[in-house]
Amino acid sequence: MSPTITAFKSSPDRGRGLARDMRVRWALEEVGQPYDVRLVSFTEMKEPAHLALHPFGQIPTYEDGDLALFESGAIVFQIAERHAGLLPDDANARARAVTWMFAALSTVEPPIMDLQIAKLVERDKTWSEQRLPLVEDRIRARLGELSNRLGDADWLDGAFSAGDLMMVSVLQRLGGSGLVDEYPNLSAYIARAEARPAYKRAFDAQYAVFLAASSG
Ligand code: GTB
Repeated sequence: MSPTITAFKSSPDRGRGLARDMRVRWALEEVGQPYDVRLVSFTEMKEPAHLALHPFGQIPTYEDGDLALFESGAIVFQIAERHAGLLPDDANARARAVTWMFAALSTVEPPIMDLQIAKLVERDKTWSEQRLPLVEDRIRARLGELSNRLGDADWLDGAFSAGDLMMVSVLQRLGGSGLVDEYPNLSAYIARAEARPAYKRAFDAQYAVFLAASSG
C-alpha cells in the first residue's frame, strides 16, 4: 500500500510549492515511491482526527501501514532510510548527508523563519523597521558560510542527497527577498535542484491542488 501524506486543501502560498508537504512529495518522487495525499482544511487540521496524527495541528503528516509521523524532517529521513536514492550507501557519507539535513533545519531555517515572521507578523510594530535589517544580516551570514562551503560543487557532499533536498527547500523560502541572488552559486544550486525531474513532478502535483481549489 502507498503511504498517505497530508497537505493544505487550500495552500496560502497559492501553488508556489512553499508549504512543507512539498519537501515530502519531492523525497517520495526522488525514490520513486507512489503516494496518496489527503487534503485538509485549516479547521480540519485542528480537529481530533488530525491532532491524533500531528500534535501541533499542522501539515505534513505521513502514514505508512501502522507508522504515523509528523515533522517534515523526520518524514524525509524515514523515506530516505527506507528507499534507495537519497542517502549514500557508505556509512560516513550517509552520516554527513544526515548532518546536512539537520544543518538545513536547525541552522539555516531558523533565521529564514525569523524573516518571514518579521515581514508577515511584525510589520506594523514600531520596532519592525529597525529589526528587519538585523534579521536579514543574520541570514546573509549563514548564506555566506553556505556559499563558501558549496563553492563550485553541484551538491553539498558528493551526489545529490536528502541533505540537498532539505537545504534547497529551506533556501526556497527566501524567494523574492533578493537575498539568495547575492550568492550566485546558491542561486545556481537551487536552480539545479529545481531542474530535477522528481522536483518537477512534486511541484506539478501540489500545483494541481491549487488549480483545482481555485477552479472549484
Ligand atoms: N516543523 C514542522 C515541519 O517541518 O513539518 C512545521 C510544519 C508547518 O509549519 N506546517 C505549516 C502548517 O501546517 C504549513 S508549512 N501551518 C498551519 C498551522 O500551523 O496552523 C508552512 C508554510 C505555510 C505557508 C506558506 N506560504 O504561504 O508560503 C509557506 C510555508
